[in-house]
Amino acid sequence: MLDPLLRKNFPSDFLWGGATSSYQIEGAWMEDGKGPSIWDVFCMIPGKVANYENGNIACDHYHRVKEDVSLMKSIGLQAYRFSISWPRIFPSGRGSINQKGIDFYNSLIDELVNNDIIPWVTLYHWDLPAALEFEINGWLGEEISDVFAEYADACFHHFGDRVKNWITINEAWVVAILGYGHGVFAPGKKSNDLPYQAGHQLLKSHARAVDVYRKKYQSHQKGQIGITNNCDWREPLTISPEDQAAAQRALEFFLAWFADPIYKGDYPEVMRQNLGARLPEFSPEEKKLIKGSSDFFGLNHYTSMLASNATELPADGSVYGNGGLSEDQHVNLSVSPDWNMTAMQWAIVPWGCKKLLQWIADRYDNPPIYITENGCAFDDQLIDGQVNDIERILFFREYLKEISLAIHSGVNLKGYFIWSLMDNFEWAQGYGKKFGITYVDNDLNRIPKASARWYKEVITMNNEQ
Ligand code: GBH
Repeated sequence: MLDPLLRKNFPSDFLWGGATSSYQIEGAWMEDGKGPSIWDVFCMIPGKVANYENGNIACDHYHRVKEDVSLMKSIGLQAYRFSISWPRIFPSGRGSINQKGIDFYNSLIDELVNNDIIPWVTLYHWDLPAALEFEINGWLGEEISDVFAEYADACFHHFGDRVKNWITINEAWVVAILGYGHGVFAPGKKSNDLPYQAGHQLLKSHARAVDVYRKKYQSHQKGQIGITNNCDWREPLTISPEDQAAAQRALEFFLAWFADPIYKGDYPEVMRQNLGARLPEFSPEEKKLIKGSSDFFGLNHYTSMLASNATELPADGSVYGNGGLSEDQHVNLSVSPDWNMTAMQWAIVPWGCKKLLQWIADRYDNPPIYITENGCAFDDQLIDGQVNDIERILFFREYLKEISLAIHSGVNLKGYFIWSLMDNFEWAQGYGKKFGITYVDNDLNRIPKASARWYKEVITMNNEQ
């Protein structure tokens, strides 16, 4: 079953991991002093989440730390990426610390370290304390970067003796576009302008947290810190110069929006041209703080689309599809009829991953990259106690093949995290969409799928000396 290409085909120090996030797996939404997050509230609004589902119990990971770490161990994970629930640490977003929240993450981190699994910690994976949404307008408020820096400081202080890999923010694009543009994720705002304002505060907040880490902690804790951005690949629909430029523009509006300020010091020129005053500006001090504020390039990648030049805006003012506010980009997006789809209706295009990695290496001077998420949802069936998820194995096999080719051609890719360790709360889609390599049944039993056994084999084969 194991493809020879995946045998000893990765550098010997390549890091193999699995990922989750707090709201998607923890549950215990009102326990031990935790405050409500914007996702707790969002889920209560009828129509926002499939079947009115929510993360109140989720996978009940909060009460199953030992079981879940031994699951990771049995799969052979070298690293585990999880996120901290901000309202567990600061129930009102700021002010006094909730010791029970600290205790919970201490027990998780200790359990990981005792099992030789390297913790990779994301500070923000979308569960903003609801208090901050009410009081300071969430990611639109000027105060948010101060408050985020304080929260980050508390995390470095309490966990940094054992946590050496930090990710400030997960997918600023999703927060900005889905939370403030399309309004399908919390806090559910629909606007053409707010995404750029939220994106601006997200970048400033990221940079402030990194500044705290570098000034107060990095020299003695000796860890690394960065941000994780998501990007789907954009392939030109035709070889015409117009479509090639459209694909490039789409990538700049998607990934360079957040990566250019960090690697080059400001937003991409094309965004400034197309958006004018709708795109906020950084002060010279802010530019200085943001430039160079990532020790590594965190990338979440799932799918690809075709891009073509859009000459006319749709008469009804609607957007073309994923890709953010496409009308700002003058890009049309589509998928090829030849591409297979996952249960999310995301196209399976392994070579898109390789092209994206190469694009990042070229544009940002070959930075160390970690793929902090890659994965797929399928309609898995539990039959006789087993889940034989062949499609997921094929997905990972093809993506990893392309990833290994990228490494061989010089891309500085240092690690890979599967999304996800286990089936979980898939945001607006609820529990119906399953991304796990572990099946979670109605009684919350964990059942490793065939893909978990396959992944274990990949990890083992590539680490044999
Ligand atoms: C990640 O985001 C999240 O970090 C994670 O929490 C989540 O569970 C996981 O993905 C799975 O959804 O509709 O064809 O135009 C994923 C970011 C952005 C990737 C939008 C796919 C849409 C493709 N996604 N993109 S399409």
